[in-house]
Amino acid sequence: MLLPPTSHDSRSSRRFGRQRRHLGKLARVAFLLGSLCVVVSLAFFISSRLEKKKTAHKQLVTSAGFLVAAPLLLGLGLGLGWWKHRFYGRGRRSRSNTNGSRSAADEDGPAAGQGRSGSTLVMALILTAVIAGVVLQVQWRARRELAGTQHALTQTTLHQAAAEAIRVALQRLAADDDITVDHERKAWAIPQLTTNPAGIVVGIRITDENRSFDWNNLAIPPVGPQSRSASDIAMDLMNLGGDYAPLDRLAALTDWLDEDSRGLWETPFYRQQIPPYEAANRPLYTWGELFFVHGFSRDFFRPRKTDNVFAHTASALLDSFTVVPVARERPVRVNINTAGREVLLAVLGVDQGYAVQALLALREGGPIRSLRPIQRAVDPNLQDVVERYFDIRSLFFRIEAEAMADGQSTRIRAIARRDESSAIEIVQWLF
Ligand SMILES: [Ca+2]
Repeated sequence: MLLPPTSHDSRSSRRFGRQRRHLGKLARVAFLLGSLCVVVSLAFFISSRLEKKKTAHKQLVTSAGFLVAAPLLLGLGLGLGWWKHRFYGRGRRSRSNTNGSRSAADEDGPAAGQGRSGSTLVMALILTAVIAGVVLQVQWRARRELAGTQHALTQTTLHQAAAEAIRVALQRLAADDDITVDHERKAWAIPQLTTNPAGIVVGIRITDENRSFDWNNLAIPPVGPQSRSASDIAMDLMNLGGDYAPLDRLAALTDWLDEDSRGLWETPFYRQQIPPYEAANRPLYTWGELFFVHGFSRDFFRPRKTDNVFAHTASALLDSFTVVPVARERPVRVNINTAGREVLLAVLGVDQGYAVQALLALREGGPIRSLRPIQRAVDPNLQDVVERYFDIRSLFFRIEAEAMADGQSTRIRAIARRDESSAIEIVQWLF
């Protein structure tokens, strides 16, 4: 016999319904947040694959964080759904049966339908995320390729601007109206910074290579009993630069440069290195080649911060020496108008300090136009050294051009030779 529903049953039924709806809402929110976590995690993962290494790690960590949160939230949603279906669904079904207003099949039907629609929603969101991720990746890859193309285009433009600047620098050198004397007060010696019509900033600098002593002079044997050899000069210059034990280094470099294969540091020595290589037996082409020679390395020339006076730094040698990449029968001379005190002192010998001091004092008054003042100042036995190693003009110049635009830059360097007739040729390009 069925009894009519009371007011108490009606309130209880409404409360039951509210709790059931809230549970359902919570389950849907958890599902939604879990699905969003999948989407965000996927987006960060794709982004990490496209970014630079520094930022990629952070994005991978963020992606992993969302990936951990996703199953937790999805699990919570499933749990709440199960809770709702297990207790509230059955409770209502039993009440409904009691009240006789609805059948069990009526309640199971919508509950199962909502479960299926929830799963479909999750699948749809994940699918959307995958599609969005793929679209995003394609778009970012296209942007990256475009950026790469623009970068290459800018680099080409900068390269052309820098090469043009080198050409202008060569003209400036050729336009020198007095090539019998070179000094650092000449127009070509002043660095220039210009902006071309395309908005590219170009810096250019010409440096006299004859201000330094050429490592390649070591390949030339001494010519007489009283002459200072290139090796003597290099040894003094290395001492002055802070290298107090240069003997092995200099012997190894001489072996590297001379044509013969007689010596401790020839090809048999370098074949024992890992990887093995051979002695060049010719002039150095670049500074970089020097680091293959026994005793030389980048660390050797790197400035060191220490209070220990014996832990010398040879970084000053970078200014005192140069590499002129040409074969020669006589030394590449040092220009007394541009050379530093150490170079002048090393060429003449460290006991000729007074002569170098006189030369520097004379130079302050203007460029020295003859070797005679220094010939008068030095020991008579060193006359041949003055003639052999000193000059008042320069033959070799290092030209550096740097073009800058859009946050990018390109640098080109060249070594040029200018002869007595003002004819200029590039002897080496350095990119
Ligand atoms: Ca050799």
